[in-house]
Amino acid sequence: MISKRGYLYVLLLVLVIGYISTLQTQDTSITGKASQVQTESRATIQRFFDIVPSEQIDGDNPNDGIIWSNIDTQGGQIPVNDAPADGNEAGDPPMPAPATAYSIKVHQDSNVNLDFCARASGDLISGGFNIPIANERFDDDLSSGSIPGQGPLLIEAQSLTTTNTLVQTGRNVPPGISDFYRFWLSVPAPTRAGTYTNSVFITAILTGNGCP
Ligand SMILES: [Ca+2]
Ligand SMILES: [Ca+2]
Ligand SMILES: [Ca+2]
Repeated sequence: MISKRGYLYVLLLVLVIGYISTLQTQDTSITGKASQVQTESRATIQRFFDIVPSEQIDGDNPNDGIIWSNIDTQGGQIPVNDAPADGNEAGDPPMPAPATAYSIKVHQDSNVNLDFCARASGDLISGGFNIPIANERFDDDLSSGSIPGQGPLLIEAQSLTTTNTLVQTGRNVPPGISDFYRFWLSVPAPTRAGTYTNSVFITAILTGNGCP
C-alpha cells in the first residue's frame, strides 16, 4: 500500500483593526449658569475579515491535509487518472457524506465579501522523484453546503499552478458562506513508490483586489 499525500495550508492575509476616534471640546461656560457642551462622536469603521477552514484542513491534526492514501502500484493501478482525494466525499460536519471535507468559510463576523485565490508550491515531491503539479487538479463551488454530494465537479477541474489564481466560483463570497473544494490527482507510469507532498495555499482577499 502506497500513500501519496498533499498538504493544504490556509494563508490568511489582512487583518485590519477598527479605529475609533472621538473629538471633545472643553466646557468654557461660566459657573452658575446653565451650561451645555456639544461634541461630535466620530467612528471610522474599517474592513475586517477572517476565514475558517474545515476540520480536514485546519492543521490541528497530523491527518489534516489533502490526502490520497489509496493509490497502490502493486494493484496495477498505475497510471491512474484523476484519483479522488480521501476527503472528496467524506463529509464535513454537520454536512454528511458525500459532501466534501474540504471547505473554507468567510467568518460570519467579517464585514466585507472575499475572493479566494489558489496556488501550490510546485510538483509533489518524494526524494528525487516527482508528480507534476499539473496532475493535481481541483474545483470549487459555493453551493454544496446545502446540497451534499454536489458542488465541486471533476468536469470543471483545473490544474493547480505556482501562480496564485482566482478560483472559479469562490468570488465575492459574503460572510458566513463557505467555498467547497474537491481535489484529484493523476499518477503517471512509472512512478516510484513513496509519499509525495507539496503545499497548497488558498488565500482570501478583499473582493476585487487581485491575487497577491
Ligand atoms: Ca479543528
Ligand atoms: Ca483538523
Ligand atoms: Ca465548480
